[in-house]
Amino acid sequence: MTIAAISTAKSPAGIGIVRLSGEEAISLACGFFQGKQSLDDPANDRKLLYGHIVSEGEVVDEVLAVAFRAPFSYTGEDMVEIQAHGSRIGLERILNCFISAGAEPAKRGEFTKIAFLNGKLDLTEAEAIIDMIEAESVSAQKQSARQLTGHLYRKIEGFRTRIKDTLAHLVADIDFSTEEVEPVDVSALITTCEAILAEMKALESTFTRGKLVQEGIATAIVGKPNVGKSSFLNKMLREDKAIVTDIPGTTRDVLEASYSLDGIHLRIQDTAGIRKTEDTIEQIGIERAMASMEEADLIIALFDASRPLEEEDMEIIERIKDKRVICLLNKQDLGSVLNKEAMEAYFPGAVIETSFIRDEGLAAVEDLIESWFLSGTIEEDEIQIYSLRHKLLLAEAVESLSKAVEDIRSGIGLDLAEVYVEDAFLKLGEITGQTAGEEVLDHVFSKFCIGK
Ligand SMILES: Nc1nc2c(ncn2[C@@H]2O[C@H](COP(=O)(O)OP(=O)(O)O)[C@@H](O)[C@H]2O)c(=O)[nH]1
Ligand SMILES: [Mg+2]
Repeated sequence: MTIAAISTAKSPAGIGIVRLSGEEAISLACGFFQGKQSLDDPANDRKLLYGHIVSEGEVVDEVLAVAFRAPFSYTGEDMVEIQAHGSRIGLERILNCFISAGAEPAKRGEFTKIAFLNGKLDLTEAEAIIDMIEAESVSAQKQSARQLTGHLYRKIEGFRTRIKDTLAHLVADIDFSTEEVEPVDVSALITTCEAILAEMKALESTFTRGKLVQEGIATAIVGKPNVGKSSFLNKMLREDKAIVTDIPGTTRDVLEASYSLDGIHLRIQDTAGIRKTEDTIEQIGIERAMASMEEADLIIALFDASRPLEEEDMEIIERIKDKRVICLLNKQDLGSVLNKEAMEAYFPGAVIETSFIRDEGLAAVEDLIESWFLSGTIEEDEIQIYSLRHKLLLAEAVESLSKAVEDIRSGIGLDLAEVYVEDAFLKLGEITGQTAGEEVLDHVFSKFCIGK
């Protein structure tokens, strides 16, 4: 089978690429490509050839075309890439030439799936491709680039090799236990397993941070009406994104914005001020504010420092005091009646006095966010996981291996331990794809776009 797809974005651009992969890729392309040199000629393998795509005597576009002969291509099959002008219509016409000549429209992620099945990359590397395409910050892109170059794969493979070794010892002991064979050194086995376990747990614990890097920090700005929430958003973004007025209840819907702090991505939501209201629209806005607050990784809670706390402020404090909160005592320029130390009781080390009118306190907010989320910046060679799929499998592998250690230690019987060790081995293999079933693969590749 030969598949074809447009691999570039479907919006006007300088160039766009149509890809073909499969046994017929080169012959199909030759049916439409006309140039001085032939794509068919093995001497032109991986050379960019100038020419035209011609269909029924009509020039569709002026293009550059390149053939990659198997196995030296992205998918490992014969491939052709046609670089045409980045017109959606033009690219679709070129694609249709190939489809009408017998190519199958590629499914989501199919090129990469074939590459995976041909052993060009493992599952973590394939997943890194989609993450990299979707990365929204420099650090997210860097993180997926590391995974793309096999860092995680090698780490997991390392665990697998060592676990396999352990397994071999256990199997040998079980199979030959009735014969005169040297028994397994149980304490050495426990030591080995515990060492692997510790490393696996350490990797698992990088997830929280890795996920924040990849997905950004969901940040909710909350507080009573008129305390300066929208002003804060505008100051952070350095643009007038949200409407700021002195009329309480101005912001009604949740307003989303993106902000990059030293390469880490903040997804900020400015929300409606929380208060009791009869206004239906405002009430919906307040419910959304509550939801945003619940889901946030970070809450920026604002209070008007020029007035004493009211019941509504206390309700907000009550709701958020166990979360990760930065508390801003705003409007310091009007004179403060709120006591910073008293607020520290609720939000230790996280109370900052601000005045947006005077541009005061914003740098301190940024510093605090950085110290919380960027502290101990990642070493270049450190491996973090950020995918929930990896984290769950790793957790299962940790659990199985822990049970194995318990069984070995308690002397219950090595055959039971073997089952657990085997399970840990398989779970890790599901991360890299070695032991992943069709269902897992379908799930992973369905997240891709067509043409990738
Ligand atoms: N004096 C003073 N006024 C502020 C400060 N921050 C915001 N305001 C004003 O307070 C009003 C409400 O601000 P806004 O950002 O819309 O508050 P929100 O309802 O919490 O989103 C506006 O008139 C702002 O100009 C500040 O630090 N000092
Ligand atoms: Mg507002």
